Amino acid sequence: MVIVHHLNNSRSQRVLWLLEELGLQYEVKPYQRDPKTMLAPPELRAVHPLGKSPVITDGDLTLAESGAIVEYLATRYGAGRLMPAADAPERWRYTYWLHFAEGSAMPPLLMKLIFDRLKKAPMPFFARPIARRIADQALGSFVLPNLERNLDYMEGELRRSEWFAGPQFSAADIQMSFPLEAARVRGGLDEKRPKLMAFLEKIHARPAYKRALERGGKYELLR
Ligand SMILES: N[C@@H](CCC(=O)N[C@@H](CS)C(=O)NCC(=O)O)C(=O)O
Repeated sequence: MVIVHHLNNSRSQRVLWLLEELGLQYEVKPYQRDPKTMLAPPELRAVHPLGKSPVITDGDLTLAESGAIVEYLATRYGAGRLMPAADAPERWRYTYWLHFAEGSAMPPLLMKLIFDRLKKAPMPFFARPIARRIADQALGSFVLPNLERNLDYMEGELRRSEWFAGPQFSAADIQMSFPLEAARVRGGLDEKRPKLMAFLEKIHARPAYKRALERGGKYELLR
């Protein structure tokens, strides 16, 4: 049986969702973030040396990295569902979005989170203007332009086809859900990008998405 080492309010929510879409039996082992640092508890390092979530175990296999997990589960248990066939023209688009989510969409969203927090972090009063200046400089020169460019690009791609890999819903859409949900709460995604907003609405209405929320518990992305 697949065991999902699930950290609250985290990327592992999409692994639960994928398992629900596949209709597989699975076990959820819950872990709670430290409420101050938001880091994962040290017990997760006993499962995988990096101590991040998601991690799954399936028999002798321990696998981390959500993209690898999504690829593994869809390939091993999908029986052709949720991914285009190996010779279909959509197959490389599928692979592209599977990697894009963590490789290109998440980095500026993570930087935004860190620089926004840096501005509010407790520090001696004389350091605050310097910290703010550094954060604003990084946000203005690099982070925000990259966020905007990514959002414009993704919006344009969803004008080409209903889902990221083409006309069919796929595991790449599940992988893309997390950066888009994060962009909605902290990355400037709003009604100005109607295709991306519609994407979020459609995925949130899926019965498997709702069932995964019931299994995973409260899901609120960090801002
Ligand atoms: N690229 C990795 C990122 C893993 C990751 O950073 N997970 C976060 C949860 S969203 C985490 O475990 N954070 C807690 C920590 O770093 O201690 C993946 O997609 O699995």
